[in-house]
Amino acid sequence: MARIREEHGDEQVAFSVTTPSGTHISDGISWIERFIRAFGSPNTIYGTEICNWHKDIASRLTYGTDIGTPDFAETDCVLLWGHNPAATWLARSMEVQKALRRGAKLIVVDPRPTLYARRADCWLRVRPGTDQALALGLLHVLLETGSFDQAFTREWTNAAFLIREDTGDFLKDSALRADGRDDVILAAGPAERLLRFDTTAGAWLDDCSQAELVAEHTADTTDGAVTCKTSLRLLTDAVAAYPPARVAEITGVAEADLRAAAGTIGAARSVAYYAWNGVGQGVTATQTDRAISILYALTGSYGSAGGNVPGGAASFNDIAGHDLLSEAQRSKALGFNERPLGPGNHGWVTARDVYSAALEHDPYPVRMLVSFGGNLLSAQPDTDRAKAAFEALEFHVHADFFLNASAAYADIVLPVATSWERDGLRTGFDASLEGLRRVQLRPAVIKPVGEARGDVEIVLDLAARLGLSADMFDGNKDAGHTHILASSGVTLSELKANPGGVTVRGHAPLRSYETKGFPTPTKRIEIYSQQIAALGQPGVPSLPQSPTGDDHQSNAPDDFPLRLSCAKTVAFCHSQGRNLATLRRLAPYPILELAPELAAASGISADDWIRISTPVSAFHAKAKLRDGLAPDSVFAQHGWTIPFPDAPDSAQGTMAMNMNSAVSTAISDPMSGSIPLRASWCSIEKV
Ligand SMILES: Nc1nc2c(c(=O)[nH]1)N[C@H]1C(S)=C(S)[C@@H](COP(=O)(O)OP(=O)(O)OC[C@H]3O[C@@H](n4cnc5c(=O)[nH]c(N)nc54)[C@H](O)[C@@H]3O)O[C@H]1N2
Ligand SMILES: Nc1nc2c(c(=O)[nH]1)N[C@H]1C(S)=C(S)[C@@H](COP(=O)(O)OP(=O)(O)OC[C@H]3O[C@@H](n4cnc5c(=O)[nH]c(N)nc54)[C@H](O)[C@@H]3O)O[C@H]1N2
Ligand SMILES: [Mo]
Repeated sequence: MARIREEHGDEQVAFSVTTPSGTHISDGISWIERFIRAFGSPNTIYGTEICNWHKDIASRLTYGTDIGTPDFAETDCVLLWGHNPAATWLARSMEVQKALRRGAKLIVVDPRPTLYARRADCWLRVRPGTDQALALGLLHVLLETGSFDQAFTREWTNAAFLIREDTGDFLKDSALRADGRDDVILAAGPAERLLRFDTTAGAWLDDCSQAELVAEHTADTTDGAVTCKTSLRLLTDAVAAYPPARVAEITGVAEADLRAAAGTIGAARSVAYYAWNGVGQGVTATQTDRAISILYALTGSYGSAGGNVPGGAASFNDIAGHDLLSEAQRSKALGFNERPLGPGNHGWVTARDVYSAALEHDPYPVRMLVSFGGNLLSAQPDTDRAKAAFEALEFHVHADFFLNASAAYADIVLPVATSWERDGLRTGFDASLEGLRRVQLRPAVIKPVGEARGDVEIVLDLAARLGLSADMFDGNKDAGHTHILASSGVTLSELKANPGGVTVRGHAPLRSYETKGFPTPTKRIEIYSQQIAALGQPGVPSLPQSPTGDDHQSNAPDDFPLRLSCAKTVAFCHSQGRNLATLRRLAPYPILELAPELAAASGISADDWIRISTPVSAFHAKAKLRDGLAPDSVFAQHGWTIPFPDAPDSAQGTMAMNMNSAVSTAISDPMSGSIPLRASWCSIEKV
């Protein structure tokens, strides 16, 4: 590391981390990220663009904050969109149960008949990859019927702000007169009157209850007459192309179901929602997230009791070291130029960009990879390029509990202590608002076995050898923990004395926007995003039309008539756990879920081995017939990178079951870099 840094630059050492959402690393990752940023590398493969980016960061393009913690405990209506907590988040699932026991309505948007889909008041069985059209269709109905929170929308979103047709920017006071203010945006009022909004103060200067939401105005600017439309007018125009009948054709969701769901959302006093992998793993993911966030904003529930509440219960310092990475280094993140509002801005890069840098030195060489867990050959497509890239690296380190398929390529494997063998600090558990108040310094259960060490110990020692300890609390873990807790009102000694954790006083702040506005450029929830428009992308969500079907709204290519998506299984986290006999009894083989009609039409019976082919490659799974699935889509599982000696076509070796080896990354989300893990075209045949 020191040599490459010295001779070639910090960025030529890339890092990789496993996901904090599905592994023990969740209470160590901030230390690792701090170390990487102190080292100076802007290139960490995080997988965020296919995991949490959209709900956590892309949502900031709309709310200025993340999706927030859904207050299921108090809500009137639970909306689960491409998220299946019954399999993937049991603590969160219990919150949903509480809501249902209280009589809350349930809407589920999922192509599979999940536990909650079957119990839902409205199950919208969306075709994989068509969620944005569905969201635009729901918006169409809400706007048409006026059943949204109009007072909230007037006051707290930029719905009434005027956008200039000539520039795509907001109409500013300064455009109307030479001494006008540049930080005052004008909104449409009654009888062509303009209302002023002060973006510096985050406050209306005129009575916003007068604001016209859907309006057009010809502004008399110092450059002449300019046509302007309000944000909500632009949105209304965009969703005009998505009446329920057309949405039904695209998404497979019947008109009546769409209207029923819109009616339930419109009538609910509060709505709390969560959208996750079903939305984030696609080539239109950012705009899909925008459409869902805007839909949610119109309910008026964001930030309120029974809604999604951003922020934590107490104030904890972030030690992930975002401030340690210089602007110059940050701008070298692979893919940052192509996606300036994307993960590169935080030093998170895609695996495929690192492979290109390692193999073709494009845009510069990556010579070394240091991985803290993760299994890139399972988590990501481009598996052949991954192997070639691993072989092209000058040096490759992998720190893990197990020698997984990717670790087998490393020059050195560092054995890592599991969470049972080390302590860990967790500040807030985000399954519920109540959980956010829980803080725990979890002690180790046993001493590390063998040569294993915790990830934090590993990075602190690496930092010492590289002369970076000054940025790492002088190598003192307690000092780091003390810093995290400094302004929280909880002390380290209190936590040490209470290994089961303590509950902090307080509550995630409700309606915090009333004092602070929203932390967006306009200080309001952004229905129109000028930031996005400035990149040449639609400022209000609208679907790109692709004649090739790459957007998955259009027709399938002839040889690959089915949609291939996937879902997680409760038995395993990603590629982990396949070595545990107790878990393998629950799920011995990779499965492909398909409708009985489709199986019959394809000559496939339950438990047959099937070959699933895409334009890129093929993989195998056993048929699992599932009533309630549409016959045009099939659902695989990722994470199977272990050998299957008894499987057909085992000449493909350990990869023969890996669905990601068959997913193309040729097309990706232009903002985040997400890829179509939930919507590839495929064909199936019995082996
Ligand atoms: N048991 C277990 N738990 C886990 C994990 C694990 O691997 N195993 N991983 C953890 C991690 S890292 C994460 S990110 C979370 C993810 O948690 P979830 O988001 O709940 O994960 P998934 O089950 O992959 O996807 C959710 C749902 O999306 C649906 N879906 C598929 N295609 C589409 C589509 O096109 N549109 C819509 N609307 N839905 C679609 C699937 O049918 C599935 O029910 O889970 C975490 N928890
Ligand atoms: N087709 C398809 N592909 C997907 C997904 C999907 O739904 N469908 N989901 C995507 C998502 S949401 C994610 S998050 C990624 C997950 O992708 P990865 O993060 O690569 O997850 P795993 O395959 O579980 O690999 C985890 C590895 O980290 C090790 N590990 C666990 N805990 C620790 C720890 O504390 N420290 C260290 N050093 N190592 C540890 C484990 O032993 C294991 O070897 O996969 C993505 N890929
Ligand atoms: Mo994830």
